[in-house]
Amino acid sequence: MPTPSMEDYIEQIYLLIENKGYARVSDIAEALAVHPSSVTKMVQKLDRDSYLVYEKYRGLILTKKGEKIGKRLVERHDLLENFLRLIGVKEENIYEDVEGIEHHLSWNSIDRIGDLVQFFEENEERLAELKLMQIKNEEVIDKEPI
Ligand SMILES: [Mn+2]
Repeated sequence: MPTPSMEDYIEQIYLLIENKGYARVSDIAEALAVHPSSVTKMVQKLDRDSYLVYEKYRGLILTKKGEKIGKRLVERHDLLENFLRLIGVKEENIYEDVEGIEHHLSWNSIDRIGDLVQFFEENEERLAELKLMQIKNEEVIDKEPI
């Protein structure tokens, strides 16, 4: 299993290849806000663990294993964004919060959150009830003396 840091790299590499067709060390460094030398080190480790193949002057490609995991990691990130958005988390908090939690949930929890998102998407009246309850809760908080 990849560590949280390895997951971040595989996820970003997968996204870069999907969006641009390739992933350069400099692009990965920028996306993760880290030094290019850290990227080179990690890319070499990911190569050793057969998530990708890295050749200094030819760039890198994900292996079947790397691609499969990359796809799952990107889907997990998207699911968690959808989940937080659905339950009413403010847009400004969503990305950072997902980055903070995505590596720390079991796939079991991810799947059950997926069910919950599906449940609310298929039952809009339940979602409306949740929103109504949230409005009431916010009103209670506003009225509470500090
Ligand atoms: Mn992410």
